[in-house]
Amino acid sequence: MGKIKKALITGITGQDGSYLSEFLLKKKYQVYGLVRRIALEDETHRLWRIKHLLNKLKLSSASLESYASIVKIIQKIKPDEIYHLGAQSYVAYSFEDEFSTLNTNINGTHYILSAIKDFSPKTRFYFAGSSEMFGKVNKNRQDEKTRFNPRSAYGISKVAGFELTKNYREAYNIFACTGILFNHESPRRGFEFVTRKITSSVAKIKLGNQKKLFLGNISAKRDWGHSKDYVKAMWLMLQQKKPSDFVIGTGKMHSVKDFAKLAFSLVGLDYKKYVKFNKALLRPAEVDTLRANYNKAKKILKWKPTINFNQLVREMVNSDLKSFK
Ligand code: NAP
Ligand code: F7E
Repeated sequence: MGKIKKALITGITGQDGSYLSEFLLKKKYQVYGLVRRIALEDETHRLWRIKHLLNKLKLSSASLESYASIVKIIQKIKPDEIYHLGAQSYVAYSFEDEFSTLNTNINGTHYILSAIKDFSPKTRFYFAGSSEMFGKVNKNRQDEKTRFNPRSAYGISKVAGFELTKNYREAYNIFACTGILFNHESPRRGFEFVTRKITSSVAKIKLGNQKKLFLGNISAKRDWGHSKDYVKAMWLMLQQKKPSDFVIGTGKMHSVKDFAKLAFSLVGLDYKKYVKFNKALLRPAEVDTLRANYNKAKKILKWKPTINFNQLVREMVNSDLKSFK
């Protein structure tokens, strides 16, 4: 039997962290997670996405804002792979507090890379990049060569993380990759993101517990895939001979309006009767459209999405109906 591989996941309590944990456990990895101290004190609320896995995971508390706390864990575990998913990930919030978004997202990434370089240089590193790095686009589809033009502190923090990852790869020979992932959702998506806001509202409206759904820019278009598909792509990137960056998406684009229309129609309701506009939900700088060209991932990683838009919306609506009943 081969050596048991060790993976460390930051952001293990989040949507992707939970699916990635399941995926790696199935592959017989020993999975370690870095969580905030407060999460260990409030398991019911803060560890809900991984509560079914807790007896299989090894969690340590650390802060992405503290180099010392990260070094200790990396030095001790010397993981084969690190998946750095921990981040302030809500774009709208990054307009309210650019400082914490930039601090957590840029410094957190820098600290981990630096700790790998000095204490565990054989560790392979995955950085959670984002289509928000492309921002305002002037190309129909975005690939690895598309120019970055971020529109938020969040997007800027991810461009900085991308550049740090590239520099540690080039300057220090670290096996470091960025996955430039387009929007991906699931029944475990946070309630503040538009897809989950819609599906949870659809369920509550259907059950008579909510009357209206207030949204901002429903003309915005995104390339929406399923988190379960995307965590596989993260793992594939770290199994290659050479480190590289990859765009991951579905190549299909829908508007927020399309999403709402379908979600309401699945429970027999007409979205026009319930969706209302709230100006306060508009962003100071919007990203209007995003659509992936994932040909490189298809060719090199042999990756492609397996869950389409309709299946995704249906799974989210059904799951919310079940849980709100
Ligand atoms: P998520 O559900 O919001 O999870 C974010 C994770 O980061 C949580 O575990 C959270 O911990 C942790 N975190 C946040 N601030 C932290 C801090 N200051 N210190 C330590 N941990 C902190 O995000 P996700 O959807 O799984 O996304 C995973 C990663 O991919 C993120 O980096 C995100 O920016 C990036 N990304 C996501 C998408 C997408 O569409 N989902 C697309 C592209 C890139 P708590 O539970 O303690 O808050
Ligand atoms: O917004 C519009 C909003 O917050 C999508 C993160 O995972 O994906 C995510 O970022 C669109 C935007 O996701 C509401 O203006 C309209 O155009 O669901 P979202 P996001 O900003 O695309 C990227 C790839 C990431 O990396 C991020 O971490 O929907 N929209 N009305 C609304 N958005 C929200 N949240 N709420 C509304 O009421």
